[in-house]
Amino acid sequence: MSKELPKHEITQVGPYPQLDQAPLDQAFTMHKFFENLEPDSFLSESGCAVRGIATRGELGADRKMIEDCSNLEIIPVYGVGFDAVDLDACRERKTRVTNTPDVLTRDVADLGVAMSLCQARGMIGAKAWVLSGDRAWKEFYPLKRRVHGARVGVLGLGRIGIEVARRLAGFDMEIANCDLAPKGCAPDWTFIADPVELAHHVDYLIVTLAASEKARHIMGREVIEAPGPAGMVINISRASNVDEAALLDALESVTLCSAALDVFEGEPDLGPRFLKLNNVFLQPHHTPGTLETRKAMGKLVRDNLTANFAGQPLLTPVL
Ligand code: 8YV
Repeated sequence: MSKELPKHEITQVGPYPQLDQAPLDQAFTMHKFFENLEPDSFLSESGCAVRGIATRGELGADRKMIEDCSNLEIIPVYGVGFDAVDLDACRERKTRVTNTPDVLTRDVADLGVAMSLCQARGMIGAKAWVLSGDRAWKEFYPLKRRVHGARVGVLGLGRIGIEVARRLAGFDMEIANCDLAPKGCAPDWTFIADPVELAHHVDYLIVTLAASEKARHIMGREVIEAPGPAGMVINISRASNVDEAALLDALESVTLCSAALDVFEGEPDLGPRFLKLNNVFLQPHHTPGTLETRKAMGKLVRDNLTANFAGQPLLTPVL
């Protein structure tokens, strides 16, 4: 009878949907860091057996976690963004990093567009209006601004930004874009190098830029207020791209009409100022949250782990 090989040990930073968790549990010994009440002692006890840290885009892995795992080889990120992984610590220790690009691009764009339309046309309030009974038929629901023909600025013209812009162009919106450097891939869309100027030029501003030190608070007070009292900000990237205090000020004073956010500072904890606002539409950081895409993301995480342990090239390397 053939003897089963011991499974590789992986620390798991946060939960996955069951369809991704089950095959991971089958192939590897998963140490659920997030279920542990004493994370520090947990890592110092299990650290030296751990060869991989499986994490998510927004959770990442910090220097301490990386250094506590003395035999760490790889950090597969379930997500396209790897800004929360300490890449310097990984470089120093020759730890490899992978992510899950491409498979999620179009789902993220779909939801970003859906959030924009939903908030623009007041669909959440309209449901409450219908549920309120008689009133719905005695008065008109408050009128909203048109989507088609409006001007939209896409801040960040990477893979996701391009898909967002393509979809919004299909809604007959006028597209302008801005990025840290001009992208040669958008001949039909107006490039505006300065985010403040872009924001003055548009009614809707949708943020799709990858997070980085350079992009931190690129949506500062001036950019946030520029679309004006009929304007909207949509963020499907990372909270760090937006100065959240300035955004909340603008929403409270209605110097900006509304916002739709999939990401916010300190998530999943929600700052108390959000609770008093009825002009912000919140989502739980789930733009790639479809069965098909989560399955493809989970497969990439497993395939990268397997390739690493088999000494084969990684499928989607970051480092
Ligand atoms: C993912 C993300 O849902 O892809 C990313 O970078 O942040 C998210 O959209 C997340 O990584 C899974 O938790």
